[in-house]
Amino acid sequence: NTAPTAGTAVTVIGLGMMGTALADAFLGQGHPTTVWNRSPHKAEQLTARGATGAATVGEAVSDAALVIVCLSNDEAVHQVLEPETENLKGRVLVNLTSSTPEEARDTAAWAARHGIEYLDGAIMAIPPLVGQPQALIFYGGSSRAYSDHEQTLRVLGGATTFLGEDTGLPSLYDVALLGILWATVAGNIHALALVGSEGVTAEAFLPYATGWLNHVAVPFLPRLAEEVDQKQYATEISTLNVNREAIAHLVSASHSQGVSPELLLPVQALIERRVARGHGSDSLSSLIEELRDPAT
Ligand code: FVH
Repeated sequence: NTAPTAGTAVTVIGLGMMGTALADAFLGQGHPTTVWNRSPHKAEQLTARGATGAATVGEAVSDAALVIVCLSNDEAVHQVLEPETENLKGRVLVNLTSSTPEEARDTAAWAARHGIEYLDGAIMAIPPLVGQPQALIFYGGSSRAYSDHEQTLRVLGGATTFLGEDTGLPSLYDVALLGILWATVAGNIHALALVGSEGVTAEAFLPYATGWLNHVAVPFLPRLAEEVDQKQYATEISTLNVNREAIAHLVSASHSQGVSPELLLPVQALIERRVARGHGSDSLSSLIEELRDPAT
């Protein structure tokens, strides 16, 4: 039930690395694309490819069915769009700027006050992946706007996903997934420092690192999800007591290999706290209770 996209005119506000990739994807699929950027020179490459360069934000949004904004942060979005509420009235605004859930909900309320149909989005891809089938983009907000423009939005990423009318959810999923990214990178960097202390190259270790994630960490996630959702932390596999010993061993091995254990210490502290509170027989998943209730 999505509207045909061939003629959907889009405007992209913000031509940083990501905004340029977004505009480029629309142009590549034949959408009439208008662009605006605070520093006008960033529009040159796109206008050479057929985009219409606008001199002002008002001009950029005046003919668009769909206005995409992708700037550095929430503050910039409001600086740029606040003066344009009259021009944006009745249009669909899609905000792909990274924000917090609270900022996204505040922007949605601001849009509603001004009669602007609003979708908040979170791009889980780097610029070169924009437009590719695997590019994941979360959306939340007006379901009518999403169903009207789903096909056009799919130009930006094949794995486009609508999370419902709550505009805070895309940002929430975004930051949650980024946490996984950084924790994974941190674990890998620590591992590379350890094996590197004996001259093992990152390349030589790579198959074991990826194999470990695919065959151990990833299959563990469904079990973790079940335990967390049911708040049932009994385990027949690996208790916090066992993991307490294991991480102490890893920290000690790091010291003796001349590698800083600093990336692991917060996890070790969390395990120690949970065990000290009498939960040593629980599964690792029970650490979530320490995060949910950090003050007690
Ligand atoms: N690049 C990436 O890998 C990530 C992937 C996931 C999501 N993000 C988010 O996308 C937003 C934009 O990121 P970006 O990579 O395009 O960032 P920059 O290349 O630094 O471009 C920033 C643009 O914002 C404009 N801008 C900043 N402040 C203002 C302002 N006060 N008024 C008007 N425009 C402003 C800036 O303009 P200029 O400096 O070129 O004049 C750029 O167009 C971001 O939320 C990421 O988290 C990207």
